[in-house]
Amino acid sequence: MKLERTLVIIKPDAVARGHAGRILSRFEDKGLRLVAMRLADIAPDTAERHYAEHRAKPFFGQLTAFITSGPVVILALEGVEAVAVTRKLVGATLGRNAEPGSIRGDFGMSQAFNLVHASDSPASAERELSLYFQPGDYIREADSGSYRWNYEFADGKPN
Ligand code: FUP
Repeated sequence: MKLERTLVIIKPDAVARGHAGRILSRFEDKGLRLVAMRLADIAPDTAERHYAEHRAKPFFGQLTAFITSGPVVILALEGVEAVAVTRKLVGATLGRNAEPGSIRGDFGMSQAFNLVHASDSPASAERELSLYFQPGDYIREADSGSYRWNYEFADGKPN
């Protein structure tokens, strides 16, 4: 197993509703490690690059308008299979269908105002992280001791 990094954005609805801290806690509670974080407004051109795969969809304009409508919290999270683990914690896209216990299942009803973005694959994570973070934005590489009680280590590798 190897450590992976993923991008999470706590969206303007969640920040405006005062849920940023509790949402951040969900990831920390699970054992994902915060390796970069910023409170920011997303620039329109960054939003368009971020959501480039949806450019042709009818909701593209609303999607980019929403994500740029107010401050967001941008996170880089690290862990074994961090991309998949994070997606599971976030839950289904449509809040009212999302499983109770997931972030979207517990905090929202909407499709568009769905509180959190999380990268959907390791390749997307790499691309999206580079939109928001430079190498110098990340914390120094931690020694594996910081994960001592999150994983069992065999041959120095987390599992
Ligand atoms: P997810 O990966 O769960 O964030 O969702 P998608 O990649 O399918 O969609 C990207 C964003 O577009 C989601 F946050 C929700 C939004 N969306 C709409 O606003 N309307 C739609 O019809 C579909 C998606």
